[in-house]
Amino acid sequence: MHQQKRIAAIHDISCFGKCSLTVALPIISAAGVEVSAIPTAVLSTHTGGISGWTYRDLTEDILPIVDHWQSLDLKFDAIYTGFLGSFAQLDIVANIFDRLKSPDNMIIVDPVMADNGMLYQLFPPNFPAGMKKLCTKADVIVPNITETVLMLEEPYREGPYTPAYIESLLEKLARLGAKKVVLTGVHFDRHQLGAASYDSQTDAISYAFDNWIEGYYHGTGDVFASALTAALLKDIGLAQAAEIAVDFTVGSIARTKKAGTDIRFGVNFEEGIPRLIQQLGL
Ligand code: PXL
Repeated sequence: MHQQKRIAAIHDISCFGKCSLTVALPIISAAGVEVSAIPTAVLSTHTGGISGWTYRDLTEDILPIVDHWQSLDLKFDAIYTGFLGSFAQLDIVANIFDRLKSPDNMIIVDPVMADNGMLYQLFPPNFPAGMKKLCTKADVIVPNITETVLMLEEPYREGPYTPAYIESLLEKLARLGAKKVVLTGVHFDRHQLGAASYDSQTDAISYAFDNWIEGYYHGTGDVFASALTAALLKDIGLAQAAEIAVDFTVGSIARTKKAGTDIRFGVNFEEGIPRLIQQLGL
């Protein structure tokens, strides 16, 4: 009997400006996986390059949601976390992992907190240390280079990078505890951009690159991590899952660039969903 997979996605809802839950839900649902959502905060828009946003912190609501789910004996094939709304949520989410973890489910942490060498303004300086602790409980982590160096307490370097530097970061990240690491924002020149993956169980490192499209398109980290999560839930191996996620993300950026959309408003991932479904073998 076919058993549909179910995932719990723990991210904010930015009501406008596609990122977090508004991209995780459609992308993972498109893969045929059921998505249950725990919103960590509700914002009028995301906070990247837009001012005047509203912010409702939902820290108090998270554990009662999980208490209710547990009373219904709900089980999850994966728990996927992204943007958390407060420092207190780091411990709350760690508690949720302890409660919902089973020997055969997967915890995926995208430690959303920083980019381009900077911690997002919303977070206190001790947030990376707290996020590092949360990453120790994950099976898969999906940081960008800024998030990585903040967690490793290393200085941020501008690219292009060398394979030796990227591979040293992958190894240090794996030592935090996750068996699989996917590092985004990797580039060895100014022409190609992509992700590096490391599976510590097989000791395999792989790279997935595509053409670099200039511009800081908002929400692409969430689009990438959501497509990666969808592929992993379809039992696609880590290296191929990263390739599919890079292809989907770069396609979304290319459509957005062609349309001339404001880069703060998110990328057109929707029109890439039919191709994604094909690549997922559905
Ligand atoms: O895409 C990351 C993200 C998610 N949620 C909110 C954000 C950001 C990045 O700025 O502000 C609210």
